[in-house]
Amino acid sequence: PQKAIEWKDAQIIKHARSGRPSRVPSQYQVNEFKVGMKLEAQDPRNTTSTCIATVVGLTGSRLRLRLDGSDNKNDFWRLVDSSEIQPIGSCEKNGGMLQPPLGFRLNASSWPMFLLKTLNGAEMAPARIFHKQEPPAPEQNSFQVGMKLEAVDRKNPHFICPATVGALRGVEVLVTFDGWRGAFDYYCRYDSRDIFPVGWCTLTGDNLQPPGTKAQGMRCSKDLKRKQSRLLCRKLQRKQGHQGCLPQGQPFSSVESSGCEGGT
Ligand code: MLZ
Repeated sequence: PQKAIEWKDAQIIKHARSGRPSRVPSQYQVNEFKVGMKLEAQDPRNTTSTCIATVVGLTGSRLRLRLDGSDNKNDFWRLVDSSEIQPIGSCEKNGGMLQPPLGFRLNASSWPMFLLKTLNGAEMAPARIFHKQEPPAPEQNSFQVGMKLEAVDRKNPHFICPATVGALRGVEVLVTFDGWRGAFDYYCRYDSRDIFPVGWCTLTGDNLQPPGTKAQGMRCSKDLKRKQSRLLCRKLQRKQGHQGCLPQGQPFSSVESSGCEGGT
């Protein structure tokens, strides 16, 4: 059975890459959207509004979306099977009305005409490329501290980065980004759609960012240099019987003299 599973996984990866989506199970998140297609999306800044969005980019199984009538500073990313996107016409079908995005560039009264114009002749994403539903959430939080994962950097949501579970808090997981010393960490629910198993990016064709370079417990290379220079300084002091710090003109060009001050 072990062999069969490996073969199946290999096939799925192959299909996902070879662009033969019809043969790939839906849970593998085939992305058949194209740049320029229009769809309906929840306004991320005003989630009760359904707006028109245009696909402005594709990355793996995610769509980079821009709300029509808004600026280019508020793009957002959604998984192809997100429940927050739907084909054009869905809102009206359900008795709703399409809303202008928060920060609509024009006068609110021009919204109906804007809507008409934006949809006229537009390429609408066909209903068949939307996924029927999001995958079911696991029943409970089974994460453990130290587990590795791939996660969306919420401060730079176009990035998916290598991360480690740093702590658990009930149904929440602390996502810590490898090599960034906490600057981008966040808590999210264990069933958040911003976190993925290791291998996710390879499977979907998204770009996994390299880990940061900030080592745990070590501030930065400048601090490291200072520490080295302090140690060197102490060694010299011992040797020279406390003749001060590094004498002027010594060949220690890589050592910052400031690191010796105080000698602690
Ligand atoms: N330009 C930014 C990107 C950091 C991304 C970190 N992701 C965990 C920086 O260098 O600060």
